[in-house]
Amino acid sequence: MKKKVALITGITGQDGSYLAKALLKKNYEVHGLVRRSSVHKWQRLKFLQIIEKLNLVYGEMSEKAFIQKLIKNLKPDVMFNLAAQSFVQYSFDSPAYTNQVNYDAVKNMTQCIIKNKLDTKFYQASTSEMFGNTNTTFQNEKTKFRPVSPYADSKLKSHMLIKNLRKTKNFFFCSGILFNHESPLRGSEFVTKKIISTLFAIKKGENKILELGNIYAKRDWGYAGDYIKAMMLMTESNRPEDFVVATGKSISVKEFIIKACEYLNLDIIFRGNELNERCYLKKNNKLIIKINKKYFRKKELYSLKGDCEKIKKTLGWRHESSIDDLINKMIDGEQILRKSNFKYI
Ligand code: NAP
Ligand code: G4F
Repeated sequence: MKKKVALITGITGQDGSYLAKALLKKNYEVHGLVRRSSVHKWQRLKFLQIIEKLNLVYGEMSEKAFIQKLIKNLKPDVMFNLAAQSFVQYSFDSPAYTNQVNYDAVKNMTQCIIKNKLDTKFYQASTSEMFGNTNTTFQNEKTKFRPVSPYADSKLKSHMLIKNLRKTKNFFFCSGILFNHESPLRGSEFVTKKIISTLFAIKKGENKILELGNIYAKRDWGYAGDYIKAMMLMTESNRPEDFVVATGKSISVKEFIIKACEYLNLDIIFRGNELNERCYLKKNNKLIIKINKKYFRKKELYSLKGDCEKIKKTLGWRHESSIDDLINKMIDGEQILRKSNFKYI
């Protein structure tokens, strides 16, 4: 039987690499877009031992003619648009670039599918960031969007475009509104990875201090492996729809630190408050965490907690890993990554 063809933009990222592995396992022919850089960014694909099984092509998301030609020639059965300028903090300084990658490229890709009447199922990586600071305890598909960052603005524009094109043009365009999901392969600037890798180093006796911004922000953190399954279910379904994907539980950055320290057996104490809040090792009063103004955002999104009843009922998706499982996985993963000499360049 002919293999199904999948195209992943952002294949070198956290989600792209896990998704590529999962699709290969399901016998898809997997193609991926990789942007050129002065050093190779294939660490995740190499670590997952899949690089030889992939069809990788160099290209830039904002290159309209290139990206349209790629889709038109390949005619993928399914396409996952995961490439993005995905770091919220960076988007405050580079809103135009963020918009170019996160919105203009989506316009160009969907235009190509429509113009060439392709049967490609298109998955868009939407985000809980689009909700912004809502006054609802849980956010679901019906919650109003109030984005607070240029990143969220750009993602919301794409989200609405996908919704409108689905209705008016009748193509298989769907979006997953994914809440934060993490893994050992999470990018090093995101808060969970930053916490785990620094605390792990401290546990190993390295002389490090973890510097953070707002440790009272709350997020609904899940395990990336579970969320990849949700993306695949959405595109395997017969009906294109948008779905919230979340765990339904939310904790603060500080609570995440406390849990990680428990797992690592680091006995800690917090002292002081606001910018002077610090964390010490109880045994020797050594400073290990302090607050640094530079990690605060121009506008903060204070709290997120998802209600994913729709995907549970419609597609039977459920998260398997709890927040404790996630922290355990990230710490165990840190050990393995260190042994294999894994480094983000
Ligand atoms: P990630 O690790 O930051 O990966 C982003 C990917 O996009 C990387 O492969 C990156 O390439 C690629 N990329 C960025 N700019 C590009 C450009 N101009 N041209 C070509 N490729 C480009 O992000 P992730 O965590 O896997 O997230 C995947 C998607 O889901 C993103 O769209 C993100 O916004 C969205 N999302 C993520 C979460 C989450 O919690 N992880 C939640 C909701 C939505 P390089 O490797 O070269 O940098
Ligand atoms: O880990 P973060 O940078 O993730 P954020 O901003 O929630 O965005 C991630 O999740 C979104 C889904 O909701 C995705 F769409 C997006 O692409 C990305 O994957 O920050 C989480 C929280 C924030 O409130 C931030 O202010 O942690 C707070 N924080 C406190 N100190 C910090 C730090 N964040 C980072 N990155 N670094 C810190 O030192």
